Amino acid sequence: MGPGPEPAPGRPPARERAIAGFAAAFGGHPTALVRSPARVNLIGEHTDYNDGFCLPVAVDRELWIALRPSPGDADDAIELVSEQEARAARVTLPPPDVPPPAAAQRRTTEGWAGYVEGTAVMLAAAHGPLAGWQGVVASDIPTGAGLSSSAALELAVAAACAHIAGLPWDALAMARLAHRAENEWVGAATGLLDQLACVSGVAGHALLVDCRHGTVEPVPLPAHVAVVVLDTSTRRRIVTSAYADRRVECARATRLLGVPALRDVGPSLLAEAAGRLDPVALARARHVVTENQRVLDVAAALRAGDVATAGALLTEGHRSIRDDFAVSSAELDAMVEAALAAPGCLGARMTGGGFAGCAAALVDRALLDAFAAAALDGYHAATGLTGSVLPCSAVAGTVAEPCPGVSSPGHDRQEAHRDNRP
Ligand code: GAF
Repeated sequence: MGPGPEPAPGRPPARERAIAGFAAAFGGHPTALVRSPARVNLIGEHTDYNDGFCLPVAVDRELWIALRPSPGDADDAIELVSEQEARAARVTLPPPDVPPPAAAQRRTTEGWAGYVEGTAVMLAAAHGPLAGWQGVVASDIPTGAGLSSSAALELAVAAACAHIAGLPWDALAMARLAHRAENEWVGAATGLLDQLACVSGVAGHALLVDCRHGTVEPVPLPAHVAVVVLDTSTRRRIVTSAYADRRVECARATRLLGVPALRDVGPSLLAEAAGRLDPVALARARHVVTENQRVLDVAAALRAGDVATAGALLTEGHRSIRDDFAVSSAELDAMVEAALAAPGCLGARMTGGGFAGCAAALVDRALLDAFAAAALDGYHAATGLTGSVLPCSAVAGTVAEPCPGVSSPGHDRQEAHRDNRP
């Protein structure tokens, strides 16, 4: 989902492509730039919609929008051109109303433009009229790889709208609006993890997210350890129904256990009540219950600088999501095993929704080159496929800024809310 391309060697970064694309599409210069990062979920998978804990990292694979306010004689609209899509996203302002309960009956756009329209719809419903803008989006976030290209786009559009209209920026509120756009407008019933991770990033830190309370605590990543994304080069096909199935199975376990959410179940309650659950519900619940504890334990281990324990917990998390939650794939399993056999690997697991895409590993920085070569060789030997290794840095979350050397009316309005700016 989303507009992101596969990165090509020697290609200028997305920021430069967005600026150049703006001149080509609209002429002249953008007045503002928005940067929105991908996220790698270190641990805490399929816990978000169970009110649980996650530990994502916002990383330096980024989506950029170059934009400026609509010219005075243009229709009042948001017009966003993507380097990857034949058709621009165009949202006439005011956008349609938020539909009655959770169905995209009022959607006027198709395909990727739904993310743009949905975000505008939710923002306008919460903050009142928006101002028109035109922009170009370019992205270095691989799509369908489990790195949240869709959430990066939603938050980027929210930041662009907020910048142009001079709206205050509250990270949690914006994550919730973007999440509503994805659920109620695009129709993907995902949890809050991706939006919260993209918008809340802190350089050099993972993010301990409590999905029940919407809180985010930065957890320092030890400098000698790298977060490495391992792309299997497989992409998910139709997985929306499998994701929905997992939600239904978790909801069934929750109901049979008689708790508000699986977050409220500890290992002893699960052991006592196991007889009340069918085998599938029990396995799904066991993953969520143990995963919540792993998140807290990895955060504590990282804070203590105990990277060996943190890594071992990641690997344990992979076994749990593979065996109990059943959302891995042969390729993800092969990549994890290849990573674990490579020098410098402290732990590895699949990351994101599952079924295809990427694994993530914690790796001793001093051994990164040897790790990358061995992991890719091992993966190729096991699958015949060519994967790729992307060492990542933890970066700040989504942000809009004036383009260097230019100011805009929206920027002047935004200055009034400077304290609330991300
Ligand atoms: C996808 C969803 F969008 C998230 O909400 C989360 O459930 C994740 O899968 C699994 O942890 O990325």
